[in-house]
Amino acid sequence: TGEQAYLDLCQHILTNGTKRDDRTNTGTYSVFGHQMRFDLQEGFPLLTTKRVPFRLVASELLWFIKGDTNIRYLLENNNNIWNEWAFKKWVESDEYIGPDMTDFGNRSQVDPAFNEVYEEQMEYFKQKVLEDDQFAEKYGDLGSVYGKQWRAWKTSQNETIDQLQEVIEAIRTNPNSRRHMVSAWNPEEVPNMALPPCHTLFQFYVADGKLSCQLYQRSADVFLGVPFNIASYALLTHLIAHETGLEVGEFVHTLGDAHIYGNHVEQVKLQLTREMKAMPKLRLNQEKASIFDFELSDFEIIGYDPHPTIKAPIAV
Ligand code: UFP
Repeated sequence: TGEQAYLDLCQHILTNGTKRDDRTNTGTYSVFGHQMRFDLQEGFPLLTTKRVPFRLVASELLWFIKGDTNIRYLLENNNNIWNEWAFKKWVESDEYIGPDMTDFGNRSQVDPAFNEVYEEQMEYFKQKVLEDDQFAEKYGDLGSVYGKQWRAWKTSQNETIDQLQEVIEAIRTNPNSRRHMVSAWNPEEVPNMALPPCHTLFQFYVADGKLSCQLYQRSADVFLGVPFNIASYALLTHLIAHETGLEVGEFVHTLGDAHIYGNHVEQVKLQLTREMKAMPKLRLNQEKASIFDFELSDFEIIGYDPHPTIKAPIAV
């Protein structure tokens, strides 16, 4: 269990993964169907064999919880993880008159001269989203991403369903229910999404006064994405347990296509040579009751002393 389960998955894929082509043309080693368990009583599952940026995990999760789908909030919190998706919409629009940005994700990684031009456009784009309300509304919004599906799932009657609020209420009033589900996978909207949700569906379970959560993740970039996803759902479980007066139980992470990109293999091997350290702890501001009132400053990670960051190119 815990970080060892993550390291075992990495080793398992390196040993047994099938070499496979993928959408990004990077190439992966992949296995299908895998499960890891994290006992949240043992500590907070931020990996220690490399640094995982908790601040980015937390601000992204708060963004989902607010039901916000505009990157402006993320930019205000110095979080750049969703920028490329919004930027893409802008440079492909009629309003964009700058230098050609076709295939900017790949080109910026292989062409230093282009990268400089790209960085300049991206900087301009970020400032514009931060300062210009109309521009932000048009190009900062990512549409039907997690925040929308969690908080305002659109029904056929043109109403919205607040899945997150409803699941919290159900955990409180009917803990034994086997229907504590939240789905981000909306088949009607998937064809129009830049990135169909990777973490598609999660379920809560209450036993012995403890709240557990299981996530089904359809597609998992095991080196770059998964450490982030583990921390995010562990934090969500802590928050909902806090609001419903429960202790934390387990986070169960179920993966569909679990892959290591060909250009992450050396990084994974390096990580596997490192000794795990003690798990950190999470402290929540006890004065806040509702998860909808939490802010970044209400979280504190204690005793996190990981091995250094390991850099790797992200597949886009
Ligand atoms: N990915 C993750 N976790 C995430 C996220 C993306 O692992 O939270 F948003 C990875 C999985 C995959 C790629 O490598 O991003 C998505 O590509 P696809 O839609 O082709 O599965």
